Amino acid sequence: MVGSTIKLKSDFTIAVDTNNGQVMGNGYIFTLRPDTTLPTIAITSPTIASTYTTASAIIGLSGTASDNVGVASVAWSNSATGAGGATMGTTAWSITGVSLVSGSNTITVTAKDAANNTSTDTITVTYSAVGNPPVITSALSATGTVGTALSYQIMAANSPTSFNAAGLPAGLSVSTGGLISGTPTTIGTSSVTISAANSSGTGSAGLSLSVYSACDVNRDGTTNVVDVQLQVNAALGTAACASDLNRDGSCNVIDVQRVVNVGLGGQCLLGL
Ligand SMILES: [Ca+2]
Ligand SMILES: [Ca+2]
Ligand SMILES: [Ca+2]
Repeated sequence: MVGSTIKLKSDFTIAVDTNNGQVMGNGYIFTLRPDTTLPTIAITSPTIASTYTTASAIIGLSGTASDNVGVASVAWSNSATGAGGATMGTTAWSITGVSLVSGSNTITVTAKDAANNTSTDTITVTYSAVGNPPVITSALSATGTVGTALSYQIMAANSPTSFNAAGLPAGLSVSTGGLISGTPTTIGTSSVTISAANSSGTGSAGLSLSVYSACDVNRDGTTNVVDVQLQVNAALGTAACASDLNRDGSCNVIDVQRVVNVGLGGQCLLGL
């Protein structure tokens, strides 16, 4: 009967047998062919692909549906949250405000026709919140001495995966693990940009790195009589030995002589 037209006379009465769906009229029995054709449905936005990754905790979907007779309803559900409901529209449907959980969310949309035939389409949406770039947490000043090995570990919050340092003074280098090391060779203060990176970005900070002469015992930037006095005190044992210049294991008259020489305009000699 589908596709056919039957004209009924005025005295023709029909009744539907609700048990079997047959239509009876004036001794005739008509068997209606049930609609066995499934509807179709497709998610078209945010993508026609079966997977999608987003940094947003809420997503909207839209798509199309069709049926040989008519789409009766379109519903959606998110298996990860249990949420679901009817879409707005049917043949052109949409959903807004679908909440996502971190990780995988399988969202199913189901089109149904009047004969309760259904078809589904699914999309697996992976929600991954954007993380934070590293934040430098290590001290932003450091000191060193010419001729003496120095090490400084760059540290940062938010799980850094690599480090770098720009503007290091001569004699120092940085590893990808963030260890600045080496033996400084020149006096002065350097403005070093230290940085740490992860997949979300890079965090950086300025490190003030001051390198002093080994003969500048009090580290005030010049070597003068004050340093001589401090070196004498160390040789006399009345102060801690901070600068064993000739590296013979003790502060003694040799170290005093070297500081005196610098005070007189000479070089700060190191080692035996
Ligand atoms: Ca159908
Ligand atoms: Ca000094
Ligand atoms: Ca010494």
